[in-house]
Amino acid sequence: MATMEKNIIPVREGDFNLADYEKTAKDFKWEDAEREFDWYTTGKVNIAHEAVDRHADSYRKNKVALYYRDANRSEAYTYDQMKRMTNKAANVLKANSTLEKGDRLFIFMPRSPELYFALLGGLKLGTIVGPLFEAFMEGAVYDRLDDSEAKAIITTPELLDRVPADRLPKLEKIFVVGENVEETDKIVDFNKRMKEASHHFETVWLDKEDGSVLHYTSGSTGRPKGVMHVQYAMVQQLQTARWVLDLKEEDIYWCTADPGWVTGTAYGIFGPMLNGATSLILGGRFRTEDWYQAIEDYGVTVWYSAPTAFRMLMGAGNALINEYDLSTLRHVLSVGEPLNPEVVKWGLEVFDRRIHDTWWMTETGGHMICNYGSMPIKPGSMGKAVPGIEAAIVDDRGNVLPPNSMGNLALRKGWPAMMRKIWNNLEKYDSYFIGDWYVSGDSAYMDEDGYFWFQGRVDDVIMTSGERVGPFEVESKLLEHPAIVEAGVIGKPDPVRGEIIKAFVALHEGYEPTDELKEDIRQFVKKGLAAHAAPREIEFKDKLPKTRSGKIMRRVLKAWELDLPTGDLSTMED
Ligand code: 6R9
Repeated sequence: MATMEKNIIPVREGDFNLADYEKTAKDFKWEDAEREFDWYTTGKVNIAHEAVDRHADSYRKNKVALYYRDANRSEAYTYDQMKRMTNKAANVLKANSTLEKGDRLFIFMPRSPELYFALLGGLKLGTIVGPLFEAFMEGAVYDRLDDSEAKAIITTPELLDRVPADRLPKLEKIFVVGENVEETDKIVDFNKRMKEASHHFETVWLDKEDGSVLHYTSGSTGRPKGVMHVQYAMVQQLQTARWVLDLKEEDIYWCTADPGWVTGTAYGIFGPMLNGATSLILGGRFRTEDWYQAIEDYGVTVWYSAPTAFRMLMGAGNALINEYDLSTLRHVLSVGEPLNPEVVKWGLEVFDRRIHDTWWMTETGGHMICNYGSMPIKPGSMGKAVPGIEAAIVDDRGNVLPPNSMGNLALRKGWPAMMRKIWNNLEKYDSYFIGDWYVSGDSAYMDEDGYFWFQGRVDDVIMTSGERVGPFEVESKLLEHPAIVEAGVIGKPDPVRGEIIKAFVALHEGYEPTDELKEDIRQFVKKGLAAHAAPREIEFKDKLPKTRSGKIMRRVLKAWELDLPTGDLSTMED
């Protein structure tokens, strides 16, 4: 397989405090990160206490924890105010239901300050919170609440119709965040009760291994699975937010992810708040102008987003960027899908910043393989295992493979943020492990410097005429073609070659979907990557199927191609 461009982008002076990093990372053990938490001395565990109250009761009392902005609202909450609002939310939940420690509480609403009060309030009450994307339709909501036997849900009047309460006998209460909500046996007016509630609350103390967040995620087959995280994940979230996000006291941090996705909780809430940082939350839909304006208005310094978003910004053109002052940006990161070298190049050009790729999964609960400020970046590589994490490429029997061999990306089990169970599905949980290795389902290789190179989901890897081709490398090359804005590549069964490579591409405005263009694209990949990696078939599409977190859904492309059922589409964007 042809290799990626390996133009190394060196560490930039001022990007990162290398000395600090090396001091803490040397001989690092996760237990070292425990000392900062109150529970280290009190023995009383609750992640929401550590994220909010610990700072509210310190010199950070009047520091802004959260800026919130959407088309109608623009607000700021200090750590002290967050403490009061989350206490009120915990009181509202407690007074109006039988919710208690370990019960499942779902949160199904667009981003707003209330979402964050409710989520953290639910944690203070000891419940396990399950955040859901607002885009979910009734079937997707039903599956998740039914599987986890949820006792309560928090939603908005607009989404209420999608909560099939009559089919969910365990669902006791629906808290509705709106104006003048009509209350019934089941329905509680959240805002009204918030106004009346006391801002004092006795936090429910838990065990380190008690549940915190339940994220449902879709596999390639079957129903969505409930990945359960525990309180102890905070140890990794605190430490990686410091190393990887490079958070410092004076930073303004913006994570663009919705809490319905693990990035939106682990690094949209916990990572920054456990560090007492200031976060920006932008509600509403993506608009290029709004995003750049937010960076300028709030002086964002650390920005965590995803390749799809970066590509959308790229697509909007560079001229626009000159209209905004983005000079505060200091550290930029990406997660969720392969970060194409093309995007890294763009970041250097337009922001004069390196974009740091990070690899992890819902199941891992925290960063695993990353580029941090103190290391040279190889564009196209996800980076190296973070301190405290042992990553390797293993074969299907769990044998570690030498550098530059393609295989299963695996992690030695036992890191703090690792999922502790799949709800109701022990068998599924067990299937992730081969001996001591957690096997991710991604294929990759590691080079001689310890950098990991993503190749695809294991089931996406293409075998064509005996050559293994990672769809990501082909997609990356396709994206370098001036006509292409999005690309998805699959293996299509072929009697002669086993599989052939088929590419689905969306074009930039102004390009015509002609046969000449197809041939030009084919030649482009052939010359730029390898002859056997050039797609034999190319199909033009207006846009490609993607998840809400921006992943191209190759299995949907494949299902279309082969006329098969598409399976669970609940995580698909619009
Ligand atoms: C955090 C998150 C996990 C899957 C993972 C992989 C893909 C994530 C990536 C990446 C290439 C990266 N993925 N980060 N692929 N480069 N930097 O995304 O969790 O939604 O569970 O997805 O996403 O395939 O296995 P989740």
